[in-house]
Amino acid sequence: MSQPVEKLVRAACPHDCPDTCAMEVTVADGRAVKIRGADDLPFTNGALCPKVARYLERVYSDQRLLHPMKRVGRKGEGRFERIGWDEALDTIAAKFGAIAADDARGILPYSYGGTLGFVQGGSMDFRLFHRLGASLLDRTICSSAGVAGWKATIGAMVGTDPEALVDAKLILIWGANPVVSNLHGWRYLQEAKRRGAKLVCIDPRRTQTAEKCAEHLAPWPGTDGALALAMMQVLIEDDLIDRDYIAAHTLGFDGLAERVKPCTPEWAAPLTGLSADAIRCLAREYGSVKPAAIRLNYGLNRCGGGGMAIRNIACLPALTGAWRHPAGGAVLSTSGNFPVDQHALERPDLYPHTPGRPPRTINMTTIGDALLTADDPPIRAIYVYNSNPLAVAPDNRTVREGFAREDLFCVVHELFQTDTADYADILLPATSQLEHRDLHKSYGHLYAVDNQPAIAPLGEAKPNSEVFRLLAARLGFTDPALAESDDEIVAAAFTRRDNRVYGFERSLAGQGWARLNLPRPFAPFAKGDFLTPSGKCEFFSASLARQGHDPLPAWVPPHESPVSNPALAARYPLALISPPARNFLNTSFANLPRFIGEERGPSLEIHPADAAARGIVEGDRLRIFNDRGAFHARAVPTDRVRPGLVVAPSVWWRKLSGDGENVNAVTSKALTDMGGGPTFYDCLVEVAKETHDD
Ligand SMILES: Nc1nc2c(c(=O)[nH]1)N[C@H]1C(S)=C(S)[C@@H](COP(=O)(O)OP(=O)(O)OC[C@H]3O[C@@H](n4cnc5c(=O)[nH]c(N)nc54)[C@H](O)[C@@H]3O)O[C@H]1N2
Ligand SMILES: Nc1nc2c(c(=O)[nH]1)N[C@H]1C(S)=C(S)[C@@H](COP(=O)(O)OP(=O)(O)OC[C@H]3O[C@@H](n4cnc5c(=O)[nH]c(N)nc54)[C@H](O)[C@@H]3O)O[C@H]1N2
Ligand SMILES: [Mo]
Repeated sequence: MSQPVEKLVRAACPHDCPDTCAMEVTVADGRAVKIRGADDLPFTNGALCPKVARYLERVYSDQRLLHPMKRVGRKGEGRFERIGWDEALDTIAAKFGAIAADDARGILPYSYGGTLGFVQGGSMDFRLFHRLGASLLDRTICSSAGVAGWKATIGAMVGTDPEALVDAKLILIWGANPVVSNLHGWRYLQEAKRRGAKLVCIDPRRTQTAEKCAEHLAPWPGTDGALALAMMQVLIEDDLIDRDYIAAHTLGFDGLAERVKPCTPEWAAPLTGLSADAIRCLAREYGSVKPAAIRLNYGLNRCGGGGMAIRNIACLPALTGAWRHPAGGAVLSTSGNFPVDQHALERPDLYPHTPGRPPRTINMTTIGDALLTADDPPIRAIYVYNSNPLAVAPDNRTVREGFAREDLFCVVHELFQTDTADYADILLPATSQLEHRDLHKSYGHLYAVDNQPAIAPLGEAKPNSEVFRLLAARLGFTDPALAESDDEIVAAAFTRRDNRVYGFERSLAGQGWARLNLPRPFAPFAKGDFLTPSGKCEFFSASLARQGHDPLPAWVPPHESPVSNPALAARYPLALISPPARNFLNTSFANLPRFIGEERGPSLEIHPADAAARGIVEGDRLRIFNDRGAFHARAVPTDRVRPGLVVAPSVWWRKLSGDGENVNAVTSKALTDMGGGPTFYDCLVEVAKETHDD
């Protein structure tokens, strides 16, 4: 017998995570037999997270969709019959063609973070829907509030190099849980700790990250903006600020100083639930220890004031001059360092400009409302890929009603039969990352990572890009941009003339990854050069003023809290947050037996005092409810949460949750102050022990 022929293929983890790992896939006789983190990319460092280390279970899961299907049952029932690709594509093209003949804005693409690759999530899809003249989608569901607040202050999604954090002496881990959602970034924070840094975690819940920090501050959800204002008040009053840096590189200091004068720690204490002493100590420590860094993540941008909270925090390192040191400053995302050629990838110029029909944009967060109420024109067709809105969008009763519309033509392109797939008229099988070509930037480090196909598509699965090319041809579009190959898309992704990608292509082709050609050490704002219109860190933002926002840092309270809405809090006294479960990635992996087993069913952390007051003990089945809806979970009494806070690790598939509901039955569709983002963690509920089946 001959030995199987083995080959090693370089790949990239496609998931929506800051770490964007480089992977090595071992393929024997056409089958992927092993997957591991690449040793040579420093950030990946030879290791994968517990989910992606088991990626082959996802690729070869017996739940994979392997051929196109059409609906035979009612919407949402999930009954389908196998059809061929020709029938599937002809049906879609005929529908889209008919709608476009009338008004193409009746067609809506819907996608988010299934893969973050340029090829499968940010090119051919945009080109086709642009060419059609379809409605545009505002992709708000994760980070748009934080991005808006950060950009208004700093100018672009650029900050401290996460690898440089090893040399910081104080690190505030703020609204982030790196042990769970940025595992490779956590390694650098631990290294800083070994070298003597103090780690402080600011999170309403005592997470696995908080446990490993020297200090944990637990503010109420949605109150970080007040905490940051009070820190600024102390820094200015105690003269812990860098006056030279402020004079040279910031805009609007006098207005800021005036604004924060009344925002003392005593003012912030009742809002945040922290003691004035703790706030004052934190500010003094932040102002004295150098270099001091802030590792933000998007956990704190999911509340009513999420944009302003990020903006207030982004002001801190300019006040103290912490940006002077490569290990100082702050980082929310590194994605703005990559010179992505958005125009070449997405080709907005293909959009046909028809008089009287301006492009229309739909906010993905409120997709239910859009499906139910948009007119001029109504949404007649939706094409979902890289996303699972029936499970991940807030207030999902309306989302379900919208997708249940009999007159809505719904296409879902998926690897699995998700909650959303159950509503499809045509359900298409998608390839996994091992079966297609792609290229990735990162939002948590400075490396681009290449992905070569390792194995042939399973069954009749096709990559997103391929399906959009086939549809373009069927719709009669002859633009060369709609026929480009995946390799051509990869070649167009970065602006070649930009010297940040100098030597890039050779490196990508050779080792499968490349670091941006940025100086080492990289201290982006040591000498100012902010990416704002003024080139300064904008304490005062004229662009925010023009959009009708407060131009200065301000306190924007959550929509739902005892302070903002006492009447609501009287009926629903518990604040609920639903951050990622360790073994899931949003709803990805949440259908695979291993990971469901690890998480042991939907659970709710509740303080023992709140549990006792409701007669709840460990393991009880709980009903969690408010005016929007209800879901069920197992009681986990724990002092990881303070009295008044409950935590539902997420995001579970609705149909795998026992009662057909998940946490988004109770979350709100109210939007953030900036960026039109969701407010998942701004949600009041009540909890009751389930007495019998209801
Ligand atoms: N294992 C795993 N990793 C993931 C994901 C996943 O689902 N699972 N999701 C990926 C995605 S899409 C994203 S966007 C990121 C998300 O990762 P992060 O941006 O880190 O966001 P979360 O984990 O939602 O929240 C981080 C922490 O913020 C806390 N938090 C909640 N509300 C507040 C608040 O108001 N103030 C403060 N200070 N803290 C608050 C939560 O308790 C949580 O511990 O992670 C990515 N990585
Ligand atoms: N309550 C609550 N809700 C939340 C959050 C929360 O913390 N709490 N987090 C929010 C956040 S941060 C985010 S980013 C969103 C995430 O929401 P989504 O971006 O919708 O993320 P997933 O649930 O992982 O769904 C992605 C889907 O894409 C599919 N997919 C993967 N690769 C491909 C591909 O190549 N082609 C196609 N066609 N499909 C593919 C996967 O199988 C998966 O079903 O959820 C949000 N919802
Ligand atoms: Mo996200």
